[in-house]
Amino acid sequence: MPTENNKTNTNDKIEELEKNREYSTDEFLTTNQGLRVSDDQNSLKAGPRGATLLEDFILREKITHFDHERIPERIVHARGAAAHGYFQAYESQGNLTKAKFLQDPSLKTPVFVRFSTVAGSRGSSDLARDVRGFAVKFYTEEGNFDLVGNNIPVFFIQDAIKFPDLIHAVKPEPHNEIPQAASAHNTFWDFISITPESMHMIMWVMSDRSLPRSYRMMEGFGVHTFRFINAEGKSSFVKFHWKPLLGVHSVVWDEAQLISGRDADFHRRDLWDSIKGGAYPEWELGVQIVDEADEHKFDFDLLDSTKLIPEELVPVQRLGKMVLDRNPDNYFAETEQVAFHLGHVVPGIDFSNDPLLQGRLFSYTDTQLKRLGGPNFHEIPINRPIVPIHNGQRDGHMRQAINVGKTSYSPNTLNGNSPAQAGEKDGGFSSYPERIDANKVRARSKSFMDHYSQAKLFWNSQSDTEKTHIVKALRFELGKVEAEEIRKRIVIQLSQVDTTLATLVAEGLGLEVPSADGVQLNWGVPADVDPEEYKSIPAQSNVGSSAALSMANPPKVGIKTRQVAILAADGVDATDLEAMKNALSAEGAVIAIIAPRVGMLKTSTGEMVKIDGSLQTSASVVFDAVYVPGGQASVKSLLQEDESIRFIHEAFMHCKPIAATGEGVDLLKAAATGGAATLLSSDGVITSDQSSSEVPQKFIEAIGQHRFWSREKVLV
Ligand code: HDE
Repeated sequence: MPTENNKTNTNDKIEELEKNREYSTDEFLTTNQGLRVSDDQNSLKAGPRGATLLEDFILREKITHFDHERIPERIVHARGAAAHGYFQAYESQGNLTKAKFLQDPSLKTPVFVRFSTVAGSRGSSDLARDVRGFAVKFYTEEGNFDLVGNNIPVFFIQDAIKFPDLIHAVKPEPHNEIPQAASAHNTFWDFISITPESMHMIMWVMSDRSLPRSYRMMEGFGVHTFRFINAEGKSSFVKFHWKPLLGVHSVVWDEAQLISGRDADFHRRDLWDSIKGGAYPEWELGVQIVDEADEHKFDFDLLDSTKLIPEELVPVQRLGKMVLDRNPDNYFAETEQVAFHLGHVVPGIDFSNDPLLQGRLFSYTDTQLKRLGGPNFHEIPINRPIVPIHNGQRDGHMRQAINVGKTSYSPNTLNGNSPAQAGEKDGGFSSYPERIDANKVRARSKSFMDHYSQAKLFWNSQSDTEKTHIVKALRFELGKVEAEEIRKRIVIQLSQVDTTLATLVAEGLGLEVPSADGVQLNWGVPADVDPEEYKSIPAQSNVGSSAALSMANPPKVGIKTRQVAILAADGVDATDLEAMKNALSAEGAVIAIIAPRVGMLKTSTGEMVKIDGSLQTSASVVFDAVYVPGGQASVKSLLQEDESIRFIHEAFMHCKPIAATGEGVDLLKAAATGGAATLLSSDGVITSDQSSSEVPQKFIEAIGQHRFWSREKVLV
C-alpha cells in the first residue's frame, strides 16, 4: 500500500537527503538553539496585560524567522511543482556518449523534476495559456546533469540578449501589474508584432500545447542543439526529447479558464495525487542525433532555437525511461530551492554555439545568487550531488561544509597538491575542442533569417480542430490587445505564415488582412544596419507537414489515471454503479462520486457509499468524463440541482465522453439545450435505457479517445 507520500520509494539521493529531514512527531517543542519551550502561546510581559518585554528571546526568535521566510520568486518559471524519481537507460549508448548514466541498463540514476509555467507569479493558476518548463536534475555518479527544457521544442528568440525584453513584454505591465499570468495584453503582442523570429513559437503557444491536461501528459524538449561526445572523442549534435507514456493531451481554453477558478492547483494536485496513488508518471528520453559532418545539411541552422528538426528528417531514438515515484517532503526545501542550470553537465555532454544556450549558461547561476542569497546554493540539500565535492572554494553566506586543512589553493605542496585534477581515465571533464576561427562581431547569422517556414510547417501539420483552436486563441489574445495597430501588425505577420490563418484571425477582430507591402516586419535591426539585411529569407525546401507536430490521433494508451465523475444521489442503482466502478477501476481510472451534498449516500440496495465531492465543491472541468447511473430517486434529486445539469452541459461543450444508463439518461435530456441540443446523438455520448454491460466497455473506449472534437464547429 503506498503511504501518504510514497516514503517507501527510495534511491541514492533520497537516502542522502535523510540527514536533513526533521521529524517532529513525539518530540518536544524547542527554540532554534534546542531549548525546550514551556509556553508557546504567550509572550513574556510585565504582568498579564503587558507591555511585552524586549527580553523575550523566544518571541523575538519566532517572529524574526517568520519575517524572513520569503525569498524572491523566480523571475520566470516562478510557479512550479516537482517530484523525485529515477532514470534508467534501455541499453548502453557508448557509441554516442560516454555519459555514465547512459551506459548501464541496470543503473537507476536518481532525478528531481520540476514542472512550471513561465509568466505567472508563484501563486498564479496552473492553467494559464503559457509554455511549461520541464527541468530535470539527474544526480549521476559523475555529478549533477541538468536538462532544463520546456514542453515546446522551439523558443521565441534567437539570441539571449533579447530575453529580458521578451520577458518584460510578457510579464504584467509595469504601471499597474496587470494582467497576471497572461500574454493577452498590449506589451507582449507589441513586441511579437515586430519580432518575426518568434512566429514559429507563437504557433505552438497559441495551440493547445500551452494548455496541457496534465504535466504527466506533455512532451519535454531540450530545445537547443547540444553535443554528445563518446569515449573516442567523437562528437555528434543532439536534441533531447521527453515522450510521455500517457500520450500528449490538452484541455480546451474555456475549460482552462474555468479550472483556474475551480482549482488553480489542478496540475500540481494531479501530479501529487498520481504519485501518491502509485500511478507513477513516466517519460522516455529520446534523442535526435546529427553527425558533425551533417551540420549544414538542413535548410535551417542547428544553432537557431526557433527551429526544430522534423522527426521525418531525423527520427527520435528512445534511450531510456524516467519514472517519478515520490513526492517531495517539503515544498520550499525542495521544489522552491532547487536550482537548475544547463551548465551542469557530465563528461559526454557538451554545448553547441546556439547564442540562446550560450546566454543561458551565464544566467542560471547568476539568478540563483540573488534568489537563494549567495554562492553556497549548491550545498542546499536538494542541490547537492550524490558524489563528494572537493575544491578550493570557501566561505560565503551560510557555508555548510567544514573544509578541513590549511590549503584552499592549487597547486599546493602542503596538502600533496590535493584535491587533484582528474584526467580522462578518472572521469575528468574536458570541453570539446571545437575549432573556432572567426572575427569578433555583434551580429546575427544569415542562416538564422528564415522566420516563417517552420511556422508554416507547424500550421500545415495541425488537424482542422487544432487549427481552429489556434485561430480562436489568437482572436482571444488579440481581442484583449487595446491597440489596433498592434492587432493589424500581428495579422500581417500571420499572413506571412498562412493566408487562411490570417484571414480567419482578422475576421474575428473585425479587420481586413492589411497588405505587407512596404511594412517593416522586423524592428529588431541594429543601428547602422540596413533593415533589408534582417528580412526573412524563406527556406529552399518544400515545407510540407510533420505528423509528430500534431496532437490529433494520439496513440491509444488506455485510461489509466483518467478522472471520471459519477453523478449520484440516494437511491442510485446499485448494479449500474458497481458495474461501472468495477470496469473503470480495472482499467486504472480514478472514480469520484459527486452528489448534491458531501457525506455518504445510500444505494438502491441500502449499501452506504462514500461521496467524494458535492456539486458545490466540484465541477465537470476537473474531470475527463462523466457517468450518470440509473435509480429513480437518485436522478430525481439530481434533476433538482442546476449544478448537475450544468455539469453535463459543460462536459458536453468541452467534448468529453459522457455515459448514462436507466433514468440517468433523463439528466442528459435535461442538459440537451442550447449549444448541447444534439447531446444525445453526438459522438462520445453513450446511453442505454437499461442497465447494460456494453455501456462501461464503450465508455472506456471513449475515455481512451480523450475528446470528441466532432462536436465543435471547425473554422478552417
Ligand atoms: Fe530559462 N531561466 N532562460 N529557459 N528556464 C530560468 O533560472 C533564461 C529558456 C527554463 O524549474 C531562470 O533558476 C534566459 C529556454 C526552465 O527552476 C533564469 C533565457 C528554456 C526554467 C532563466 C532562457 C528555458 C527556467 C529563472 C534566454 C527551454 C525553470 C529561475 C537565453 C529550453 C527551472 C532560474 C526551474 C528558469 C534564464 C530561455 C527553460 C532567469 C536568459 C530556451 C524550465 O536564469
